[in-house]
Amino acid sequence: MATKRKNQEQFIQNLTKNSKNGPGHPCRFSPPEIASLLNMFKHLCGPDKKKLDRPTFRDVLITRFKITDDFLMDRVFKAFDTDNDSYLKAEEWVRGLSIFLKGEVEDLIKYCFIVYDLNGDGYISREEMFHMLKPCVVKQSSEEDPDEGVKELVEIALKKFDLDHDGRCSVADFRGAVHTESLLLEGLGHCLPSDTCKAEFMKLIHGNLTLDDIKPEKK
Ligand SMILES: [Ca+2]
Ligand SMILES: [Ca+2]
Repeated sequence: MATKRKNQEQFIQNLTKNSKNGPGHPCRFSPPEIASLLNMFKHLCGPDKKKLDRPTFRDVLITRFKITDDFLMDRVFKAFDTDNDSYLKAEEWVRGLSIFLKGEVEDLIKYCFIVYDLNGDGYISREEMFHMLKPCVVKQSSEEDPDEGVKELVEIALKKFDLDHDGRCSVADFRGAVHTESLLLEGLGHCLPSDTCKAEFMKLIHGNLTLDDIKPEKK
């Protein structure tokens, strides 16, 4: 038990050390907040497991953060899963939630860009915009080609995002666009929690949790 506690202390120390200004996903939680998040993590993983699987994480996204779109949930999972092993380890859970709950503008810009850059090549292309904006266009009459509406939307989005006019959106373009118009941050899809969800989750972190508090209710 004593070793376990020591391990956790070490883990928290490593996570907070230089982390605020570090590259990638910084950790902006205090040590007690991290301890609480680790508690949650253990409950969510269940006995004998050290990693969080995708279905459990998706349950958390739906019940706690009201992010419900299938495709975007998988993209959020991928953004959290920085080592790309299809599971979330404790560190990925804490760092990801740090962006969700305490992310500063630059953290959020980098995170959303990762969510939207589907093939990870550093640009959001027309095709990628098409894929993400398609669900926004409701099919109307059967005569019209439904893709036409989406294509129009892509061109509108590209006008907003593609500041250097090379036909795709780089991180710099994305950053510039969001700084001009903050609503563009989630302009290609809902992938961040609302302020209400954030406040509720912070209450969970600051309260002392029981398993029932955080296990997403099974239907
Ligand atoms: Ca992982
Ligand atoms: Ca891309």
